[in-house]
Amino acid sequence: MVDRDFDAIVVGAGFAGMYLLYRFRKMGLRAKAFEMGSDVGGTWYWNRYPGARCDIESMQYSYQFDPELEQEWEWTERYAPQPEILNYARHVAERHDLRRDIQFDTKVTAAHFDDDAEDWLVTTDDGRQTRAPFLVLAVGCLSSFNMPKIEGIDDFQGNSYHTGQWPHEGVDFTGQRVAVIGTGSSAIQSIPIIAQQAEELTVFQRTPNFSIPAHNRPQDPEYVRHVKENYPKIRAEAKTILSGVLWDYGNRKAVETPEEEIRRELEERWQRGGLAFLGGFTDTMLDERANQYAADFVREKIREIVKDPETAEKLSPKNIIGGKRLCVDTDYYATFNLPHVHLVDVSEKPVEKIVANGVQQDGKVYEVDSIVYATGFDAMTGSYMRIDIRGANGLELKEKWEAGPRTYLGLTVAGFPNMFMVTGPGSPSVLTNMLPSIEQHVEWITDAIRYVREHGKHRIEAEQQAEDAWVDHVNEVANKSLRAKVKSWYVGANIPGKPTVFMPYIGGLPAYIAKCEQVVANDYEGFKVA
Ligand code: N01
Repeated sequence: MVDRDFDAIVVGAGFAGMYLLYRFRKMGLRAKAFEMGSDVGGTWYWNRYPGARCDIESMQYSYQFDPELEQEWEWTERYAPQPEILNYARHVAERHDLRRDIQFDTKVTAAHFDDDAEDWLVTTDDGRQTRAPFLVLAVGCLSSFNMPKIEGIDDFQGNSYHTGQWPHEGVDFTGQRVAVIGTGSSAIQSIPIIAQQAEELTVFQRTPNFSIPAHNRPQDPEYVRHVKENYPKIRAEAKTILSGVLWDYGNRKAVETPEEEIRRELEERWQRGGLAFLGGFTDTMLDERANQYAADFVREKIREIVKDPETAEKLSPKNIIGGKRLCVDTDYYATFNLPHVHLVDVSEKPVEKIVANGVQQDGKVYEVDSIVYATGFDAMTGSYMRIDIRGANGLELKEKWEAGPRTYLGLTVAGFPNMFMVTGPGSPSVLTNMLPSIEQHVEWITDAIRYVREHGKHRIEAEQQAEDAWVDHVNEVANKSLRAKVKSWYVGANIPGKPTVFMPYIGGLPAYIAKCEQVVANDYEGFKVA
């Protein structure tokens, strides 16, 4: 049976899907969302591992489309914990009665453009099909969790967990011997908490990561009052900043600053905590010499915090700071001072296999009761690739993106009419505060659909030439940044066989918003509207 009652189909009911539903309803359009989870929240629905919290400060990591909500909602901590963010998503769903347009526990398996009907036919795993003229993929950038291909994973007799698929009822590791594989943001947040419970914790580290203390704390009521009184101004100002996050950014180059001043600046930022650590100088991500000041500073801190010099050395990253996504922690490095916490360096001798009673590396079996895979995601493209997406003339997205994702503005793909992506590859997305970036995309997409309909048209599609030019631009700006030189999930390096392409747009939010606005001002420049 094919359901044809809709103007638009939305895939995903995280923050992007929810706002899409809100906007479509305001426009008088009938939209339906399919969501794999049993509730709203997207990444905050799945990532329930111990210690999960957002490392963008909560006063800025929130929707801005609803000023009353902005005033009403109370964030309790500087960095909101996952349960609070999930509650916020649920609250928004209730406040705007969004759940009635969402079909939960449903996976979209295929989305095919029908050349004759000029609409999208979407197939779901409940065996049903739904048609609508417009399709919006709000599938998230870090939603397709990555289980490493280690021999014997299924042979393990204990409990296995992935940080991105954490059990809803939580896990109590009290009295257990636990292995954590991976040392990215998810591991760095969860390891100190797991260590508090576990009898013994062994961390298998392939690449050490730079992490800055969060200095998380309860919200200061004065600060909250100040932000709430000035929200429109603060939000507008944040959009003029590359990352979309309002911090105090330095305007000096490190390479032109005396060393003692660099140290003072870095120390001050270390004491304040958080991602703004990298914002002190304009050249940190552009000049290796400047980057080294910040990297050396953190390595020194690691040596100060971690008592055993050998462990401190293992925990010290050798690469560029900020090349991999910077982490923010509470007591991560200090956790390795605890006598029951062990670090195993697997950079040269990888985990060989998982056996019935533990993890085998370098011929030795580390016996454990539970294994936590904190091994990340097939980022940016993974969630698209797991759906069989076919555009005009049967063109497969998998085939089109074989050598890496190609998009126009990270919003659309040539050959895929009436299909949009929220924070797709080629947009600033993961390099920015996701909430404002999501809102900007959702507004652009829904405005584009309104434009098509109001002009008596029914089809909008990126031109090949516009897409090619955008991809060239995305690559050109990426190559100026040190980030493109590091093996990270930004370039797909964490997934064996994935093409190496810097996927997000690194030109910053202001330049990106200006480009999107220019496209609209020029009557959807780079698009065929028919
Ligand atoms: O995943 P990751 P994550 N054997 O890919 C290792 C966001 N996030 O879930 O670096 C051994 O960063 C892998 O090693 P290597 C944030 O954007 C945000 O932690 O590939 N190890 C790495 O250490 C973040 O960047 C928040 O050599 C293996 C780890 O697993 C992104 O999500 C919180 C391995 C994966 O790290 C992803 O973070 C959490 C193997 N076979 C996440 N395979 C906040 O807002 C992989 N690894 C705070």
